[in-house]
Amino acid sequence: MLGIDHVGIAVADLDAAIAFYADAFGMRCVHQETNEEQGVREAMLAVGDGTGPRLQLLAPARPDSAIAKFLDRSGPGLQQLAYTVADVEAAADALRARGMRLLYDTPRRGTAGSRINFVHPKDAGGVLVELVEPVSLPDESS
Ligand code: MC0
Repeated sequence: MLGIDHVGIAVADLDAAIAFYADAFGMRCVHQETNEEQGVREAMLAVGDGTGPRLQLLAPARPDSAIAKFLDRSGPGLQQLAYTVADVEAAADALRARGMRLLYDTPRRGTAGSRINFVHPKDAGGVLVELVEPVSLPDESS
């Protein structure tokens, strides 16, 4: 684990949530995309000077998506905690070796072309843990 990449919050309405976080907390939306495979519309918000972990707003893009199911069951709120890793396959293998269930056999596409996998929340203290291998690591992009 290299650090916290982002914290993900499930919301019903992405545009309304972006406006709320801007008005209430002064957060700036720095990236938006739709991830068809995950069934989400997402926005990344910079916190403070934008050098630290981001806040990710996740809205359902279709009714059978993981976010739609989460909203139905739990309502809006914290959905995931994502860690930056250098190598998502190596990190997943290490966690599997410690007995945790990874949701995917091979990494999938995450925000901005990152490679991602998840640890099942029942194996991680009730928290959906995401592993994120960015396209370029923060110290390589400056
Ligand atoms: C479900 N549970 C959670 C949870 N989701 N606990 C904590 N945090 C969550 N987010 C709990 C339920 O309350 C239930 O507990 C138990 O897990 C149900 O487990 P299940 O039946 O195996 O699973 P489902 O059908 O509820 O699905 C949960 C699961 C799913 C995590 C497997 O949401 C999933 O595949 N997530 C990974 C993909 C994802 O989240 N995509 C959206 C973000 P009880 O005690 O009632 O049994 S996309 C994203 O994040 C990308 C764009 C990115 O950042 O790059």
